Amino acid sequence: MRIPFLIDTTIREGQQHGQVSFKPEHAIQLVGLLDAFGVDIIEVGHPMISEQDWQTAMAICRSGLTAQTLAHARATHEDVEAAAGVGAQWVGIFAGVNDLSLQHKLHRSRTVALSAIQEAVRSAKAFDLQVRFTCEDASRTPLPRVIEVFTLARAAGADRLSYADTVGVMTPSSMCRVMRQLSRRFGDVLHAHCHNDFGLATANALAAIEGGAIGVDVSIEGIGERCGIAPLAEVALSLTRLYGVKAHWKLPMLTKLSAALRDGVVYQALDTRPIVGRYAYAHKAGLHIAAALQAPEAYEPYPPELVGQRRRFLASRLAGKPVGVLRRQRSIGSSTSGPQPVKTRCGGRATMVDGNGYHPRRRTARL
Ligand code: HCA
Ligand code: CU
Repeated sequence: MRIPFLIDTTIREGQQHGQVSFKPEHAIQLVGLLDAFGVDIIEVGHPMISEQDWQTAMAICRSGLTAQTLAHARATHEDVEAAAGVGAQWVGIFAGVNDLSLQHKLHRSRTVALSAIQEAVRSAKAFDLQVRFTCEDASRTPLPRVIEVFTLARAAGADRLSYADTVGVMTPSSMCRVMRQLSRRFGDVLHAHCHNDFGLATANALAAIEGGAIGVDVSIEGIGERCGIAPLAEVALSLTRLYGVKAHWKLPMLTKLSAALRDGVVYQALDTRPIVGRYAYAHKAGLHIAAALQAPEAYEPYPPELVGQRRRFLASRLAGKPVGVLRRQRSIGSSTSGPQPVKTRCGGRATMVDGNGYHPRRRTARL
């Protein structure tokens, strides 16, 4: 499989998450890390939203990234001009063409909407911008209409065409099937944007790639409107470990990227989140601890170090005999009153949790 393009939209879609609003310097820090990780395109925001969004987008575009920059825009001349004004290399023009979008978002007829899209793409090309055109709510738009608007946008000069599953209603098989159909016509320029309303964003993004999409949108921890989109960590690691893609991505940075996101915003990250979650590599049941002490791969799909994480052992009522093993290895202590992390021989850390197998967050903070 060729290496898919990763388009990060933490700064644009990500700020549509209920708890997230970036200060400009935080946005610039995150973008620097994403660039070092190796994403291909970074959405720098929607400059027309506010003066702050404009300034942040401009600062990002001037920060000398290796990744290319993309500014988000409605299909209007002003928005396209703003993308050029902040110095982005790409403009991401989006518009929906299903009846719902025409009646309740754009308030215009299909003919008028199509010609606005055509005009916007043409004016972007006149500004020398590369253009990604996104069909918003494509997954609830009859396929012939998606094909119609993609054909029109492409003829007007769009360089990439993105299929947005705006409310996350695709399944992996329907996404793969649609991408196969679309890639017959637009195979070399097709992207997908997958929302997570049914918890299928990662699966759908991967299915889109299987079906022929050359790029997908991601964000750190999948943050975005409502339940967000496909998380960068899940997409990049799945492609690497499950699909055998050999990419340049710096996977050990994934944990750092999540930490950097959480540092600057009041955002409650899920402890159970795959890959970057607090408990992604925690072993608790006795059988698990016993086996993982000898051979961590018994209960781990890959070594946590691959993504910059580390293994944890939780000693509790559930652990049974292995607590003794942990104790012998580095005297974990018998008290259940406080955290006593110890290094274990296989490179993990152990800590006591209380008799109910639960440890107050503050006490495990050192882990
Ligand atoms: C939005 C909608 C969008 C656009 C995606 C894109 C979607 O929040 O404006 O422009 O590529 O999900 O359709 O995020
Ligand atoms: Cu979206």
